Amino acid sequence: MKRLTIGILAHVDSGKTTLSEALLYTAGELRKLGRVDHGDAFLDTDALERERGITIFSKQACLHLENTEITLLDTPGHVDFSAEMERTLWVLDYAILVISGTDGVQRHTETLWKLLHHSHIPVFLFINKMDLARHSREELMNELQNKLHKNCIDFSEQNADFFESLATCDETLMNEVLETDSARPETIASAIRQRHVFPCLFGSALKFEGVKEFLKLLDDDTLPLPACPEFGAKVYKISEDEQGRRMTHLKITGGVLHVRDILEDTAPDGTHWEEKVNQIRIYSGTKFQPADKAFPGMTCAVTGLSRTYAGEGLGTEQNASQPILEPIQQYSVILPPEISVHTALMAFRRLEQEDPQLHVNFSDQLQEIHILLMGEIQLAVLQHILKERFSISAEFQAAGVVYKETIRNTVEGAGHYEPLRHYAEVRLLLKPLPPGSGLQFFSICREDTLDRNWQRLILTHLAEKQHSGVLTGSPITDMKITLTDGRAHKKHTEGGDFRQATYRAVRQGLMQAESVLLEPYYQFTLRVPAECIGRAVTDLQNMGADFSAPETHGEFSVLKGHAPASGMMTYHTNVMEYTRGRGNLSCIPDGYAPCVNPEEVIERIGYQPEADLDNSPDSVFCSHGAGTLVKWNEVEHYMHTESYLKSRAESRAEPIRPPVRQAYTGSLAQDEELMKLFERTYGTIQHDKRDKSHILHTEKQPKSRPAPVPKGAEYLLVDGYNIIFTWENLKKIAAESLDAARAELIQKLCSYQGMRGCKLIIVFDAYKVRNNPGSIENINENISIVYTKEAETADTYIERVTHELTHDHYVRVATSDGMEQFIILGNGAYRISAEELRQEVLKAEKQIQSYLKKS
Ligand SMILES: Nc1nc2c(ncn2[C@@H]2O[C@H](COP(=O)(O)OP(=O)(O)OP(=O)(O)O)[C@@H](O)[C@H]2O)c(=O)[nH]1
Ligand SMILES: [Mg+2]
Repeated sequence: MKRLTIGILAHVDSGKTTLSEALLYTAGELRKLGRVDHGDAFLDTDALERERGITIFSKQACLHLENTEITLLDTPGHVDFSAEMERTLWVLDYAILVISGTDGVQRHTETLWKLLHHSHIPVFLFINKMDLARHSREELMNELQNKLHKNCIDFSEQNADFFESLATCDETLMNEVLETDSARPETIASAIRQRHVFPCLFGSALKFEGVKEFLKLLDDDTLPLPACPEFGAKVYKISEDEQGRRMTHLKITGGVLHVRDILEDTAPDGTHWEEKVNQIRIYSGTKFQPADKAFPGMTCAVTGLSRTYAGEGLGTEQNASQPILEPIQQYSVILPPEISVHTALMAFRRLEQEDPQLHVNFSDQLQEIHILLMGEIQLAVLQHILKERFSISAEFQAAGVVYKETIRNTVEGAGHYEPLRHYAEVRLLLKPLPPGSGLQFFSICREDTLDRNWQRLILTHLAEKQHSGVLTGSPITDMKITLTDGRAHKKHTEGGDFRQATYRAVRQGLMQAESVLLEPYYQFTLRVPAECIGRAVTDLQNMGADFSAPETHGEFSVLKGHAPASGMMTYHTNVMEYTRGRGNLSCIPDGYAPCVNPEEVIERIGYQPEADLDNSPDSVFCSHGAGTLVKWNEVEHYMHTESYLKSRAESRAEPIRPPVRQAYTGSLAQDEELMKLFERTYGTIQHDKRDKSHILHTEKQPKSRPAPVPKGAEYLLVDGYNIIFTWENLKKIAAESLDAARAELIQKLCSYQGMRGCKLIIVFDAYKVRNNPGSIENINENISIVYTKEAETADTYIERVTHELTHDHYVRVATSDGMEQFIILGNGAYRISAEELRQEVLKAEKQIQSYLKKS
């Protein structure tokens, strides 16, 4: 019996809850059928949900099929509750994406698709409301293939055409279809699991059409997940039961969880906790079955834990990474006089454990609570919850959008913390990343100068806090922060010293950088009566919006584009006014981009970076036995370690340029392949005004990047599997035996190394192998074969190593993988494509042949 957790996702009102109901009823789990529209659906159980007819909280139900035990998670579709939806993604084995046959692929559907891609979740598509659909199946299939993925395949009829289209999706399927004109269910299931095929079925959840077939598809074409023997679980939700007992909803990923097991973890404030599991409940709708144990693949609710939070990893599981969809509107809480700020703060802190995206912030100065929200509906729901659960009638006042900051140039930050009997020193390199990258942390510090455990601690300190920028004190983003050096003292370094040094180093770096203020943007569609178009265009221009020429739809004009959220948020009311209620504005969050009026915002916020004592850029040094504060701009003179940038600049004084042929000296825009990749990942650049700033910095970056100094030996790093799957002859061998292909590649590269005389490192991914510590096989002093350890891909390994090697060596990396090329360039190494490597290897083989002939 397979145990799987499957989530249902879609744009609001597509019929997720109705489909869940139909699946449960068809599988025999429900005796009585409820309906969203009658306020008695099995999964829309909350009073607010029934009242509004929408799903607000994710909920679970159990389905027992012939071969599969499914925990179904129904999620909210409204953008205001996307944080709730995004949290469930973390625990899904598969997703069902519901498409409304009447509307087709909507903007939010595309966002969901990107999130599923990002989380590597295999997807089944149910095209619902076909009883009302205006489009034919062919039209809808075309739309899915164009807007989502070309491998969306109609699974309604399994005929010759079907197998032919399957064959184009995956190599194993292709071989099987070529040989047998058909494909085995296992092969299809495996292609679905790998996200090579996305099965689509049509139907109507309300009319029970296509529902039975869909259930069968889920039962037959899914695969169980491998589980680790040790206990691991992911907390995706915190809620309260009817008696107000706190419940931790988790998905077991390894081992077995028993009632009365003791669980432990470290809380965000750094304290350790151990608590006993009181009850394990398997929920289905509002009802639950108590259980003694829970197994991998199962999702259950546990009572007895008071300190867990959504996004926490227990046992062998790591915490979840930062969510992608974020609230952008800030509110201050206005409390009635009888409620003290501290009572309210306790309530908000509890709600924050349930929804960490609330980002509850207490301003000591103003004695005010600030929170972040997605929109008006979430606000109304929060108000209701405060009243019901905490008897607090609060009002909320919009306090503007959430700004962020990034930097435009690479800088080095230095931090030192040495009051009497304390010691820690940290050096960080802060480098800008493309928009939407978030913060990334690495270490290239040598372990003989700073022990690995201290390094790990510094990386934890980098990740544990929302670091504030120096323009407005807003959170920083889109930067790569690398630990380059640090020092500890054998006797005096204590827990907490590195936290001080790290925070100070970040701020000291930011003080030197050219900072950029970012603001949230919306993608909007504005529909107004044709006579109002002049007014609309003027307003949008004033807001700093970027839009295409108006389209005419009958007596209406439609404008589409991007605009700063700050202006758009309140623009709805203006539209209603000047169109006399006939206009319509719809907005979807669209990430962050440089602020249109930074000076104005910076002045309004009036942030004084050096007066922000909680985020000081200064350092503490020991002078005559006492700790003395040293201003950030003088810290460098006192530091005990060498500056990374300075030592690189000095070694650059003796320029030995690498051969021009391989050097990457052009701009990003000149490299067509890279440009395409960049655009695929981060969106089109040229046509988009807002993004100009990042063209500037990405174009500048490779140019101003210091050339590597090839003092030491030349290195060639090869991404093994990447080459195997790009070189035709190896690919053929790999189809028979991967071991044989690997051996062949190693043999070829060894002869090549003999001719070329470089140092050679061949890297193979072995990161999916559980508990694998990784290994390095040294064939001789010049050739190493690396198998990456668990959770480390070949490209992370290559990135780490190139970073270290480029100090002293001329490094080339052979790969055809897009993302990796981008990272490698950033590190100052040179890339060669799989084809270039093949040519070089062929040339070396020819040379060897001619030597052999001569001798
Ligand atoms: N005609 C028709 N109506 C449907 C079908 N499926 C759902 N509906 C209707 O569509 C509306 C929304 O259905 P829900 O199941 O609440 O949609 P949802 O995706 O769960 O919505 P949220 O959870 O709020 O995002 C309801 O009025 C349903 O009765 C269908 O197959 N055909
Ligand atoms: Mg719903």
